Amino acid sequence: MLNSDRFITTRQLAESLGVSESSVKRWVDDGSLEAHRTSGGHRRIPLAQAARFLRRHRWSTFRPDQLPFAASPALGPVDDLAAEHLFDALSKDDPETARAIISGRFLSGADVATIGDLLIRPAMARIGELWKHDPQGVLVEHRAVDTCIAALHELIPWLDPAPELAPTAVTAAGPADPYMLPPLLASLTLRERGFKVHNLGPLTPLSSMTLAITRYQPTLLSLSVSTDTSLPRASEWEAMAKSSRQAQCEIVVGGRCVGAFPFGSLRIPVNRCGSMLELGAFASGLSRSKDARKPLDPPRKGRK
Ligand code: B12
Repeated sequence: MLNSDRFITTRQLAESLGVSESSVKRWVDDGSLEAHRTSGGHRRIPLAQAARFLRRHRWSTFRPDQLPFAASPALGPVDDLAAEHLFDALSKDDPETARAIISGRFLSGADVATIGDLLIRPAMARIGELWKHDPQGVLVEHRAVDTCIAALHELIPWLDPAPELAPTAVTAAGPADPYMLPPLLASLTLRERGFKVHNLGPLTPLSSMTLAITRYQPTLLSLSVSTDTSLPRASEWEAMAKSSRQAQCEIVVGGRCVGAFPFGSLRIPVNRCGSMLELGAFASGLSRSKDARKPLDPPRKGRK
């Protein structure tokens, strides 16, 4: 039996879009919208498929309150007001509203990079000021990180799956860097750009990053630098440099403390990007240039 929390009926989707049910049935039948059939032959649409469909078409009359989302998404643009609302929700420890703002902006068509750079980053920067005058500040900060992580995880099923021959990426933060949101945002940004991503998360030893390069043969390694105490010594990079050269893996470094990163002293080219949007653009360029290098006609055996 199909779990009713994760599937919706053609009528529910029709009502939320303000269209006829027969239109929704037609989209299912012509393959524009993926659905399953119940044993009685009724079309049931996975909520994740409905979310992808809505995002793709940016439906202006869409009424998300008609759909069984955990928190009804708050549609709208990613702008200063949205960041202000997110800050309010996080500072009041209201995870439902915070998640609705993040998922609503995503359903309205914003990409993860924009949500990271222009919504979560400014809201969290303000949260980070609270401890200076509010004894609850650190408590609020910890809850806010957890809420943003949960909201970002909710978006994962709404992203298009990576194609089978997708390039691979690894995301991480360094050995003394406890910040979870930067590598998570990087992983979703790269997923959205069609990469298969292995997120190693915060506090990752360089030796584990080296192993990940050998194991996953990534095209790109994104390293977040959010503290100036976790910066690598040149000697620690030798093994990582070797494996990244072998795997032809581009290393991209960014983050709040990237200014302190010892680019010059490492014997390996490291790319620097300033934001998730820049990381996304770099990654798209990389997969395009890799595609361009692929032979159009693979050499056949015995061909001269
Ligand atoms: C949450 C938080 C914590 C949490 C982290 C929880 C967790 N597990 O994630 C905890 C409680 C651990 C923590 C601890 C501390 N924190 Co703190 N923390 C924050 C806070 C509020 C939010 C950080 C965050 O997640 N931001 C959201 C992310 C998405 O934003 P971001 O890091 O800027 O990332 C963006 C870009 O940099 C970029 N990016 C990131 N990675 C990458 C990678 C690539 C490749 C690219 C291209 C781009 C990129 O894209 C992201 C999206 O735009 C910040 C405030 C702030 N201004 O950020 C303070 C803040 C960073 N913390 C601060 C302090 C002082 C501390 C502590 C010293 C407190 C203490 N006395 O213990 C410790 C130090 C910890 C350590 N070992 O370094 C200060 C730092 C001040 C300074 N000197 O720089 C800040 C600025 C707060 C403040 N205003 O005082 N903190």
